[in-house]
Amino acid sequence: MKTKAAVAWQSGQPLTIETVDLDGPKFGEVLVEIKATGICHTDYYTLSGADPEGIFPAILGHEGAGIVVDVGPGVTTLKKGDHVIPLYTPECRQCKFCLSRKTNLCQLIRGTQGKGLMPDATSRFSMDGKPIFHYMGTSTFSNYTVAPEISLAKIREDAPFDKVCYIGCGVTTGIGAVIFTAKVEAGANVVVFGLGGIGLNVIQGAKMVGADKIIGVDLNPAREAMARKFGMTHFLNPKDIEAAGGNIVDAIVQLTDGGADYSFECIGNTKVMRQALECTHKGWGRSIIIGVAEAGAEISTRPFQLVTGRHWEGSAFGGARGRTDVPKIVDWYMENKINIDDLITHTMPLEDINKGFDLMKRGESIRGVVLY
Ligand code: NAD
Ligand code: DAO
Ligand code: ZN
Repeated sequence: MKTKAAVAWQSGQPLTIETVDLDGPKFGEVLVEIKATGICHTDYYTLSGADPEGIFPAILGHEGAGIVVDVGPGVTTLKKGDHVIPLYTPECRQCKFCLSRKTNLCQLIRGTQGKGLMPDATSRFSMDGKPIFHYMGTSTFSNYTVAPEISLAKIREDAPFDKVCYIGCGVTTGIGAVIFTAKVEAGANVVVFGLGGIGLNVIQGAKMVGADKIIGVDLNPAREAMARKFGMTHFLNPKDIEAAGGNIVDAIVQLTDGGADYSFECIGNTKVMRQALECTHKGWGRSIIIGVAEAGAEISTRPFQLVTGRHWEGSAFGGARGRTDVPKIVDWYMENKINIDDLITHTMPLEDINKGFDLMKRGESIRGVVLY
Protein backbone atom coordinates (compact mmCIF):
# COMPACT_ATOMS: atom_id res chain seq x y z
CA MET A 1 0.00 0.00 0.00
CA LYS A 2 0.94 3.68 -0.17
CA THR A 3 1.15 5.86 2.92
CA LYS A 4 1.94 9.46 3.71
CA ALA A 5 5.05 9.81 5.86
CA ALA A 6 7.61 12.37 7.02
CA VAL A 7 10.97 11.03 5.82
CA ALA A 8 14.35 11.87 7.40
CA TRP A 9 16.66 11.59 4.39
CA GLN A 10 19.82 12.63 6.19
CA SER A 11 20.92 14.02 9.53
CA GLY A 12 20.51 17.71 10.16
CA GLN A 13 17.97 18.19 7.36
CA PRO A 14 14.25 18.93 7.77
CA LEU A 15 11.85 16.02 7.21
CA THR A 16 10.01 15.94 3.89
CA ILE A 17 6.46 14.70 3.40
CA GLU A 18 6.38 11.81 0.94
CA THR A 19 4.09 9.11 -0.33
CA VAL A 20 6.01 5.92 0.43
CA ASP A 21 5.39 2.23 -0.23
CA LEU A 22 4.55 0.05 2.76
CA ASP A 23 4.55 -3.74 2.49
CA GLY A 24 1.95 -5.69 4.48
CA PRO A 25 2.74 -7.31 7.83
CA LYS A 26 4.86 -10.48 7.75
CA PHE A 27 5.01 -13.24 10.39
CA GLY A 28 4.41 -11.83 13.88
CA GLU A 29 3.81 -8.30 12.56
CA VAL A 30 0.89 -5.90 12.59
CA LEU A 31 -0.21 -3.06 10.28
CA VAL A 32 -1.32 -0.02 12.30
CA GLU A 33 -3.03 3.18 11.21
CA ILE A 34 -1.37 5.86 13.35
CA LYS A 35 -3.92 8.45 14.47
CA ALA A 36 -1.62 10.74 16.47
CA THR A 37 2.05 10.99 17.38
CA GLY A 38 4.05 13.16 19.73
CA ILE A 39 7.36 14.75 18.75
CA CYS A 40 9.95 13.89 21.39
CA HIS A 41 13.41 15.28 22.02
CA THR A 42 14.80 11.84 21.10
CA ASP A 43 13.47 12.17 17.52
CA TYR A 44 15.42 15.42 17.30
CA TYR A 45 18.48 13.76 18.87
CA THR A 46 18.47 11.13 16.12
CA LEU A 47 17.72 13.62 13.36
CA SER A 48 20.59 15.84 14.57
CA GLY A 49 23.12 13.06 13.95
CA ALA A 50 24.06 12.66 17.64
CA ASP A 51 22.50 9.18 17.90
CA PRO A 52 25.04 6.37 17.30
CA GLU A 53 22.19 4.18 16.04
CA GLY A 54 20.79 6.87 13.72
CA ILE A 55 20.42 5.47 10.19
CA PHE A 56 19.09 7.32 7.14
CA PRO A 57 16.84 7.47 5.25
CA ALA A 58 14.39 6.62 8.01
CA ILE A 59 10.88 7.29 9.21
CA LEU A 60 11.25 8.58 12.77
CA GLY A 61 8.60 8.87 15.50
CA HIS A 62 8.11 6.66 18.54
CA GLU A 63 5.25 8.23 20.52
CA GLY A 64 2.09 7.20 18.71
CA ALA A 65 -1.34 5.69 19.07
CA GLY A 66 -3.58 4.08 16.46
CA ILE A 67 -5.75 1.23 15.25
CA VAL A 68 -4.82 -2.24 14.00
CA VAL A 69 -5.69 -2.54 10.30
CA ASP A 70 -4.28 -5.98 9.53
CA VAL A 71 -2.29 -8.73 11.22
CA GLY A 72 0.32 -11.04 9.76
CA PRO A 73 0.52 -14.82 10.22
CA GLY A 74 1.26 -16.01 13.72
CA VAL A 75 -0.23 -12.97 15.46
CA THR A 76 -2.42 -14.16 18.32
CA THR A 77 -2.88 -11.27 20.76
CA LEU A 78 -4.15 -8.52 18.44
CA LYS A 79 -6.88 -8.28 15.84
CA LYS A 80 -8.20 -5.76 13.33
CA GLY A 81 -9.82 -2.81 15.09
CA ASP A 82 -7.82 -3.04 18.33
CA HIS A 83 -6.49 0.26 19.64
CA VAL A 84 -2.76 0.20 20.29
CA ILE A 85 0.27 2.20 21.42
CA PRO A 86 3.55 1.23 19.67
CA LEU A 87 6.42 0.37 22.03
CA TYR A 88 10.05 1.18 21.33
CA THR A 89 10.81 -1.12 24.25
CA PRO A 90 9.01 -4.36 23.33
CA GLU A 91 7.84 -6.99 25.79
CA CYS A 92 8.12 -10.55 24.46
CA ARG A 93 7.67 -12.22 27.87
CA GLN A 94 9.98 -15.06 26.87
CA CYS A 95 13.56 -13.76 26.47
CA LYS A 96 16.13 -13.99 29.28
CA PHE A 97 15.64 -10.30 30.02
CA CYS A 98 11.84 -10.43 30.23
CA LEU A 99 11.93 -13.61 32.29
CA SER A 100 14.46 -12.16 34.75
CA ARG A 101 11.84 -9.70 36.06
CA LYS A 102 14.87 -7.46 36.76
CA THR A 103 14.61 -5.24 33.69
CA ASN A 104 12.18 -3.99 31.05
CA LEU A 105 14.84 -4.16 28.32
CA CYS A 106 13.43 -7.00 26.24
CA GLN A 107 16.12 -8.20 23.83
CA LEU A 108 14.20 -10.56 21.52
CA ILE A 109 14.33 -8.22 18.51
CA ARG A 110 17.00 -5.81 19.74
CA GLY A 111 19.51 -6.66 16.99
CA THR A 112 17.21 -5.86 14.07
CA GLN A 113 15.36 -2.97 15.76
CA GLY A 114 18.68 -1.18 16.36
CA LYS A 115 19.44 -1.51 12.65
CA GLY A 116 16.13 0.02 11.57
CA LEU A 117 14.70 -3.31 10.40
CA MET A 118 11.82 -5.64 11.17
CA PRO A 119 12.68 -8.96 12.90
CA ASP A 120 13.31 -10.73 9.56
CA ALA A 121 16.04 -8.12 8.86
CA THR A 122 14.16 -6.33 6.07
CA SER A 123 12.25 -3.06 5.93
CA ARG A 124 8.56 -2.70 5.07
CA PHE A 125 9.04 0.92 3.91
CA SER A 126 10.47 1.86 0.51
CA MET A 127 10.35 4.56 -2.12
CA ASP A 128 11.17 4.08 -5.81
CA GLY A 129 12.27 0.55 -4.90
CA LYS A 130 14.86 1.72 -2.35
CA PRO A 131 14.36 0.75 1.30
CA ILE A 132 13.66 3.34 3.98
CA PHE A 133 14.61 2.31 7.51
CA HIS A 134 12.24 1.88 10.43
CA TYR A 135 12.99 3.74 13.69
CA MET A 136 12.85 2.14 17.13
CA GLY A 137 10.43 -0.46 15.78
CA THR A 138 7.68 2.17 15.67
CA SER A 139 8.07 4.81 12.86
CA THR A 140 5.03 6.79 13.95
CA PHE A 141 5.75 9.70 11.59
CA SER A 142 3.95 7.60 8.99
CA ASN A 143 0.17 7.46 8.72
CA TYR A 144 0.45 3.67 8.44
CA THR A 145 3.26 1.64 9.96
CA VAL A 146 4.16 -2.00 10.51
CA ALA A 147 5.35 -3.11 13.95
CA PRO A 148 6.07 -6.43 15.61
CA GLU A 149 3.20 -7.78 17.73
CA ILE A 150 5.45 -7.67 20.82
CA SER A 151 5.98 -3.94 20.19
CA LEU A 152 2.31 -3.02 20.55
CA ALA A 153 0.33 -2.44 23.75
CA LYS A 154 -3.40 -3.00 23.41
CA ILE A 155 -5.32 -0.16 25.06
CA ARG A 156 -8.97 0.62 25.83
CA GLU A 157 -11.04 1.96 22.94
CA ASP A 158 -12.43 5.06 24.68
CA ALA A 159 -8.99 6.60 25.20
CA PRO A 160 -8.37 9.63 22.92
CA PHE A 161 -5.48 9.01 20.52
CA ASP A 162 -4.41 12.66 20.53
CA LYS A 163 -3.67 12.49 24.27
CA VAL A 164 -2.64 8.91 25.02
CA CYS A 165 -0.03 8.88 22.25
CA TYR A 166 2.15 10.73 24.79
CA ILE A 167 2.06 7.58 26.97
CA GLY A 168 4.09 5.93 24.19
CA CYS A 169 7.16 7.76 25.54
CA GLY A 170 7.18 10.92 27.69
CA VAL A 171 4.49 10.13 30.24
CA THR A 172 5.63 6.56 30.85
CA THR A 173 9.32 7.50 30.88
CA GLY A 174 8.81 10.22 33.50
CA ILE A 175 6.17 8.70 35.77
CA GLY A 176 7.65 5.21 35.34
CA ALA A 177 11.13 6.35 36.43
CA VAL A 178 9.60 7.42 39.74
CA ILE A 179 7.27 4.46 40.25
CA PHE A 180 8.94 1.49 38.53
CA THR A 181 12.67 2.38 38.55
CA ALA A 182 13.27 4.40 41.70
CA LYS A 183 10.15 3.29 43.60
CA VAL A 184 10.14 6.66 45.37
CA GLU A 185 8.40 6.48 48.74
CA ALA A 186 6.00 9.00 50.30
CA GLY A 187 7.83 11.75 52.18
CA ALA A 188 11.02 11.55 50.08
CA ASN A 189 12.76 14.68 48.78
CA VAL A 190 13.10 14.62 45.00
CA VAL A 191 15.07 16.83 42.58
CA VAL A 192 14.29 16.95 38.87
CA PHE A 193 16.86 18.45 36.49
CA GLY A 194 15.20 19.58 33.25
CA LEU A 195 11.51 20.45 33.21
CA GLY A 196 10.61 19.45 29.66
CA GLY A 197 8.37 16.72 28.30
CA ILE A 198 10.06 14.10 30.49
CA GLY A 199 10.92 16.09 33.63
CA LEU A 200 7.38 17.40 34.08
CA ASN A 201 6.17 13.82 34.12
CA VAL A 202 8.78 12.95 36.75
CA ILE A 203 7.35 15.85 38.80
CA GLN A 204 3.85 14.48 38.25
CA GLY A 205 4.99 10.99 39.34
CA ALA A 206 6.70 12.36 42.46
CA LYS A 207 3.52 14.18 43.43
CA MET A 208 1.48 10.99 42.85
CA VAL A 209 3.57 8.96 45.28
CA GLY A 210 3.46 11.66 47.95
CA ALA A 211 7.00 13.05 47.79
CA ASP A 212 7.70 15.89 50.26
CA LYS A 213 9.94 18.49 48.58
CA ILE A 214 9.82 18.31 44.78
CA ILE A 215 12.58 20.59 43.53
CA GLY A 216 12.71 21.50 39.84
CA VAL A 217 15.87 22.79 38.15
CA ASP A 218 15.84 24.46 34.74
CA LEU A 219 17.64 27.24 32.89
CA ASN A 220 14.36 28.31 31.29
CA PRO A 221 12.35 30.43 33.76
CA ALA A 222 9.22 29.87 31.66
CA ARG A 223 9.16 26.25 32.86
CA GLU A 224 8.44 27.23 36.50
CA ALA A 225 4.71 27.90 36.20
CA MET A 226 3.92 24.64 34.44
CA ALA A 227 6.07 22.61 36.85
CA ARG A 228 4.33 24.15 39.88
CA LYS A 229 0.99 23.14 38.38
CA PHE A 230 2.24 19.53 38.27
CA GLY A 231 3.45 19.48 41.88
CA MET A 232 6.88 21.17 42.00
CA THR A 233 7.35 22.80 45.41
CA HIS A 234 10.65 24.68 44.78
CA PHE A 235 12.23 26.05 41.59
CA LEU A 236 15.95 26.64 41.15
CA ASN A 237 17.53 28.28 38.11
CA PRO A 238 21.27 27.51 38.03
CA LYS A 239 21.90 30.80 36.18
CA ASP A 240 20.49 32.84 39.08
CA ILE A 241 22.35 30.79 41.68
CA GLU A 242 25.66 31.17 39.84
CA ALA A 243 25.09 34.90 39.30
CA ALA A 244 24.78 35.19 43.09
CA GLY A 245 28.12 33.34 43.52
CA GLY A 246 26.61 29.97 44.53
CA ASN A 247 26.32 26.58 42.90
CA ILE A 248 23.33 24.34 42.28
CA VAL A 249 24.65 21.35 44.24
CA ASP A 250 25.18 23.35 47.45
CA ALA A 251 21.80 25.04 47.02
CA ILE A 252 20.04 21.66 46.86
CA VAL A 253 22.03 20.18 49.74
CA GLN A 254 21.01 23.17 51.90
CA LEU A 255 17.38 23.02 50.87
CA THR A 256 17.11 19.30 51.66
CA ASP A 257 19.05 19.14 54.93
CA GLY A 258 22.00 17.21 53.51
CA GLY A 259 20.89 16.17 50.03
CA ALA A 260 18.00 14.81 48.03
CA ASP A 261 16.77 11.25 48.53
CA TYR A 262 16.29 10.92 44.77
CA SER A 263 17.38 12.98 41.76
CA PHE A 264 16.43 12.57 38.11
CA GLU A 265 18.46 13.94 35.18
CA CYS A 266 16.04 14.68 32.33
CA ILE A 267 18.29 16.66 29.97
CA GLY A 268 21.06 14.48 28.54
CA ASN A 269 23.86 16.77 29.80
CA THR A 270 26.82 14.94 31.38
CA LYS A 271 27.80 17.91 33.58
CA VAL A 272 24.26 18.03 34.96
CA MET A 273 24.36 14.25 35.49
CA ARG A 274 27.30 14.81 37.86
CA GLN A 275 25.45 17.58 39.70
CA ALA A 276 22.41 15.31 39.96
CA LEU A 277 24.48 12.59 41.64
CA GLU A 278 26.38 14.91 43.94
CA CYS A 279 23.29 16.73 45.25
CA THR A 280 21.89 13.48 46.67
CA HIS A 281 22.14 12.50 50.31
CA LYS A 282 25.23 10.78 51.67
CA GLY A 283 24.52 7.17 52.62
CA TRP A 284 21.42 6.54 50.52
CA GLY A 285 20.88 9.11 47.75
CA ARG A 286 19.88 7.67 44.38
CA SER A 287 20.35 9.51 41.11
CA ILE A 288 18.52 8.26 38.04
CA ILE A 289 19.78 9.23 34.57
CA ILE A 290 16.96 9.53 32.05
CA GLY A 291 18.48 12.02 29.59
CA VAL A 292 20.32 10.60 26.58
CA ALA A 293 23.72 12.24 26.02
CA GLU A 294 25.41 12.60 22.63
CA ALA A 295 27.29 9.64 21.12
CA GLY A 296 30.61 8.98 22.86
CA ALA A 297 29.88 11.17 25.89
CA GLU A 298 31.21 10.02 29.27
CA ILE A 299 30.22 10.79 32.86
CA SER A 300 32.55 11.37 35.78
CA THR A 301 32.49 11.94 39.51
CA ARG A 302 34.83 11.28 42.41
CA PRO A 303 34.49 7.59 43.32
CA PHE A 304 34.19 8.63 46.97
CA GLN A 305 30.68 9.87 46.09
CA LEU A 306 29.72 6.22 45.56
CA VAL A 307 31.86 4.85 48.38
CA THR A 308 29.87 7.11 50.67
CA GLY A 309 26.59 5.57 49.67
CA ARG A 310 25.21 7.44 46.69
CA HIS A 311 23.85 5.31 43.84
CA TRP A 312 24.08 6.17 40.13
CA GLU A 313 21.46 4.46 37.96
CA GLY A 314 19.53 4.84 34.74
CA SER A 315 16.02 4.32 33.45
CA ALA A 316 14.77 3.48 29.95
CA PHE A 317 11.07 3.91 29.17
CA GLY A 318 10.55 4.44 32.90
CA GLY A 319 11.33 0.80 33.63
CA ALA A 320 7.86 0.00 32.25
CA ARG A 321 7.00 -3.34 30.70
CA GLY A 322 5.09 -1.92 27.80
CA ARG A 323 2.37 -4.46 27.04
CA THR A 324 1.66 -4.89 30.76
CA ASP A 325 2.08 -1.36 32.12
CA VAL A 326 1.06 0.97 29.27
CA PRO A 327 -2.63 -0.10 29.35
CA LYS A 328 -2.63 0.63 33.12
CA ILE A 329 -1.19 4.10 32.56
CA VAL A 330 -3.90 4.73 29.96
CA ASP A 331 -6.42 3.78 32.68
CA TRP A 332 -4.80 6.28 35.08
CA TYR A 333 -5.31 8.99 32.47
CA MET A 334 -8.94 8.00 31.85
CA GLU A 335 -9.53 8.00 35.64
CA ASN A 336 -8.06 11.53 35.93
CA LYS A 337 -5.18 10.28 38.07
CA ILE A 338 -2.65 11.86 35.71
CA ASN A 339 -2.77 15.04 33.64
CA ILE A 340 -1.72 14.79 30.02
CA ASP A 341 -3.90 17.47 28.43
CA ASP A 342 -1.98 20.45 29.85
CA LEU A 343 1.34 19.09 28.61
CA ILE A 344 0.18 18.91 25.01
CA THR A 345 0.80 22.51 24.13
CA HIS A 346 0.61 22.30 20.32
CA THR A 347 -1.08 20.13 17.68
CA MET A 348 -0.42 20.16 13.94
CA PRO A 349 -0.94 18.19 10.72
CA LEU A 350 1.94 16.03 9.46
CA GLU A 351 2.74 18.71 6.86
CA ASP A 352 3.80 21.03 9.73
CA ILE A 353 5.99 18.52 11.58
CA ASN A 354 9.15 20.59 11.06
CA LYS A 355 7.40 23.50 12.81
CA GLY A 356 6.79 21.09 15.70
CA PHE A 357 10.54 20.37 15.87
CA ASP A 358 11.29 24.13 15.79
CA LEU A 359 8.90 24.81 18.69
CA MET A 360 10.62 22.09 20.72
CA LYS A 361 14.12 23.35 19.90
CA ARG A 362 13.16 26.90 20.95
CA GLY A 363 11.73 25.59 24.25
CA GLU A 364 8.27 26.90 23.33
CA SER A 365 6.38 23.60 23.41
CA ILE A 366 6.23 20.85 26.00
CA ARG A 367 4.66 18.36 23.61
CA GLY A 368 3.71 18.97 20.02
CA VAL A 369 1.39 16.30 18.66
CA VAL A 370 0.82 15.49 14.99
CA LEU A 371 -2.78 14.57 14.17
CA TYR A 372 -3.29 12.44 11.06
P1 NAD B 1 13.09 18.83 26.55
O1 NAD B 1 13.97 19.54 25.60
O2 NAD B 1 11.60 18.96 26.43
O3 NAD B 1 13.46 19.28 28.05
C1 NAD B 1 14.76 19.51 28.50
C2 NAD B 1 14.71 20.64 29.55
O4 NAD B 1 16.01 20.78 30.11
C3 NAD B 1 14.32 21.99 28.99
O5 NAD B 1 13.28 22.56 29.76
C4 NAD B 1 15.61 22.82 29.09
O6 NAD B 1 15.37 24.19 29.34
C5 NAD B 1 16.30 22.15 30.27
N1 NAD B 1 17.76 22.31 30.30
C6 NAD B 1 18.60 22.21 29.25
N2 NAD B 1 19.87 22.35 29.67
C7 NAD B 1 19.82 22.52 31.01
C8 NAD B 1 20.81 22.72 32.03
N3 NAD B 1 22.11 22.72 31.74
N4 NAD B 1 20.39 22.85 33.31
C9 NAD B 1 19.06 22.85 33.61
N5 NAD B 1 18.08 22.68 32.68
C10 NAD B 1 18.47 22.52 31.41
O7 NAD B 1 13.50 17.31 26.49
P2 NAD B 1 12.63 16.03 26.93
O8 NAD B 1 11.72 15.61 25.82
O9 NAD B 1 12.05 16.29 28.27
O10 NAD B 1 13.78 14.92 27.01
C11 NAD B 1 14.76 15.01 28.02
C12 NAD B 1 15.83 13.95 27.79
O11 NAD B 1 15.28 12.65 28.02
C13 NAD B 1 16.41 13.90 26.38
O12 NAD B 1 17.79 13.65 26.46
C14 NAD B 1 15.69 12.71 25.74
O13 NAD B 1 16.44 12.15 24.69
C15 NAD B 1 15.66 11.79 26.94
N6 NAD B 1 14.69 10.69 26.89
C16 NAD B 1 15.02 9.56 27.56
C17 NAD B 1 14.17 8.49 27.60
C18 NAD B 1 14.52 7.26 28.37
O14 NAD B 1 13.79 6.27 28.27
N7 NAD B 1 15.60 7.25 29.14
C19 NAD B 1 12.94 8.57 26.93
C20 NAD B 1 12.62 9.74 26.27
C21 NAD B 1 13.49 10.81 26.26
O1 DAO C 1 17.98 -2.76 24.97
O2 DAO C 1 19.95 -2.10 24.48
C1 DAO C 1 18.75 -1.91 24.56
C2 DAO C 1 18.27 -0.54 24.13
C3 DAO C 1 16.98 -0.15 24.72
C4 DAO C 1 16.61 1.19 24.26
C5 DAO C 1 16.11 2.03 25.35
C6 DAO C 1 16.03 3.41 24.88
C7 DAO C 1 15.80 4.40 25.97
C8 DAO C 1 16.39 5.71 25.70
C9 DAO C 1 16.00 6.33 24.42
C10 DAO C 1 14.84 7.17 24.53
C11 DAO C 1 13.87 6.85 23.48
C12 DAO C 1 12.74 7.66 23.34
ZN1 ZN D 1 11.77 -10.09 25.94
